[in-house]
Amino acid sequence: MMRKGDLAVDGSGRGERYAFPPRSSVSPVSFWRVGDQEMDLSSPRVMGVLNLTPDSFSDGGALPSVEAALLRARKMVEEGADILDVGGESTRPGASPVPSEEEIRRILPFIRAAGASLEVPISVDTRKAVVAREALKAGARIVNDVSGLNHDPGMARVVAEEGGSLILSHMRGTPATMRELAVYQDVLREVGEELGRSLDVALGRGVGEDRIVLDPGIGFAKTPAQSLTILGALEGLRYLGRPLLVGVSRKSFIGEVTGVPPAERLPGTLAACVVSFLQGVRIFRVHDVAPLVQALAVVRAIIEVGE
Ligand code: HH2
Repeated sequence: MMRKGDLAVDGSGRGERYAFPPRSSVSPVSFWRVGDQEMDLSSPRVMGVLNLTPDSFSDGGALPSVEAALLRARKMVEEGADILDVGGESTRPGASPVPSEEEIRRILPFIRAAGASLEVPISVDTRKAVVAREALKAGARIVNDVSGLNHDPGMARVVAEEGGSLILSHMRGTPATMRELAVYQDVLREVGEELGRSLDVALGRGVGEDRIVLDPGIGFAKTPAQSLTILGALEGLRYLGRPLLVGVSRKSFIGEVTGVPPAERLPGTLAACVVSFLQGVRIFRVHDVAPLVQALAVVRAIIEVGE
């Protein structure tokens, strides 16, 4: 019989299909090493999205200059962002690759300016080692590799050498091919196994374990139904022993449920973040910082008053 706290990992709500390690072996990880700081994860952390791309799926072209990006970044920090995630290449399904020189040209001036003037760590959303190295040298502290180290074999070494922290997402293939690769017998188990392999590669190449965060990669090589299954069973990934991050903001699974376009998906984004928080996720990558900060504050207040 299921008890409170047991894992309903198949997302059906009908009970356990496979035995993950028991709750006692779930990692008690309470911080993430970023730069020379320990980011306390006893509270949830919000990562604001800054896409310096012309073609991102929900906000492409919104930040055409360094000044516009800095203004947006400052507003996000005022609203409570703990990290800013800067990207110069869209990874939406079907997106065309961007040459590394162009990616660097899009993000580096912002990273230099933001690193000098903002008090929160900058993360660089890239799959390329050469871009990661330039970004880390320019002041970024975190590399957010949505390919989970599968795109560029040099990535982990660069992160280790430059003392960066690392977000590893689950993905298969490339943005151009990932839709066809969304075929799983058992999506949560396979995502867990493949993320575990990415983690092993990172550790084997010298990235400190306390610098690594894992992300199931919502929407990356997953159908909307598979994304929903994972979001209903996130506790089943905690056995990997690292803090979890999710990026659900405005994604297509919300459109699939509600029929609304990306610009109208904030309520669905907040719902998915809250459900994830209640399952132990501690870092949330979102476009809309203030609404999530408020939602999480209310959830935490409700939990604390009941304790
Ligand atoms: N999703 C996107 C980009 N980067 N990084 C992590 N760690 N997790 C995610 O789920 C994730 C991510 C896609 O969203 P967005 O940046 O809004 O769009 P685009 O890839 O079109 O720029």
